[in-house]
Amino acid sequence: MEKDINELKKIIAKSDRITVLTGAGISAESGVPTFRGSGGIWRNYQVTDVATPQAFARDPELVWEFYNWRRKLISKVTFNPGHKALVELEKHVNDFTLITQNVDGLHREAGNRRFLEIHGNLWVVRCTKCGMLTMDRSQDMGRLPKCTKCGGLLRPNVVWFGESLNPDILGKAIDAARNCELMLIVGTSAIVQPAASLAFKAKAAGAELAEINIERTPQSGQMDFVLTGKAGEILPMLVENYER
Ligand code: BV8
Ligand code: ZN
Repeated sequence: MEKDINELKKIIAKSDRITVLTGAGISAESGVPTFRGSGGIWRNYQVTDVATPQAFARDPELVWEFYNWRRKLISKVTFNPGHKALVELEKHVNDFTLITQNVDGLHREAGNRRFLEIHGNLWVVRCTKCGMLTMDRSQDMGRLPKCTKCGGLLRPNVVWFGESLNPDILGKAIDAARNCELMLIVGTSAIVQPAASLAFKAKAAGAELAEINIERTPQSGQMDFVLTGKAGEILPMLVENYER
């Protein structure tokens, strides 16, 4: 069932508890390739074949080539009006949580404070031996970066396919889904689990759901609002002239 932007603006204006779930689509207009589009392929590897613990165990240099490629690419881009609109929204809403599947760090860079990076962050590296976490913005971490503390091999601190999400972060995301009046689902193909199930948790708890995407997704039929278009265009319209 689709309603229009003005109707959704009114609901946003009277909602005290809003949760937003974003995916790669919100960073597309910044120039970050999505996983579904051509971005899903890197040097004819499927991302789902490279972003796995098995791939890292088998060929850590290849996996680091992939992440260095993404570091180089993402270090050249910045947040877009879609990210900025969510910073604006956070200022107005008492109980706001931004859940992102993205590891590019652009929500943090745009200025959001209450965010959950459920798949981790590309700019943080973790030692596979001692577990030390380090924020490192290098465009190229080198072929096989080593821990300065113990010499162990470093890995990106992201959640790979087949790996569990951090239970604390996932728990907070589930709470934010269950306790909101409205969930905006922005720029995600709703394929990856358990992220995609958060929309249903919100709906089951009585929230209204609004999908913002350039195309329909497998979840469109469950939405109260389906706004078809670019996140960088629709989100600013939803928050401009915000008034309670
Ligand atoms: C887990 C970090 C299990 C890495 C990511 C079968 C086999 C094996 C596993 C599974 C399986 N079936 C299900 C699974 C589980 C698996 C999964 O869901 N697989 C998928 C592929 C089916 N999930 C996992 O493995 C998760 N872990 O389940 O653990 C477990 C359980 C118990 C005990 C042990 C283990 C972990 C999933 C996390 C994977 N890591 N990222 C990295 O990024 O380097 S996920 C990766 O995909 C990114 O984070 C990305 O964000 C995410 C999802 O993609 P989207 O964000 O939706 O992006 P996508 O490109 O798909 O879509 C973009 C959308 O934007 C499109 O709809 C497009 O139309 C739209 N769009 C484009 N431009 C715009 C736009 N919208 C608006 N405006 C625009 N301008
Ligand atoms: Zn170490």
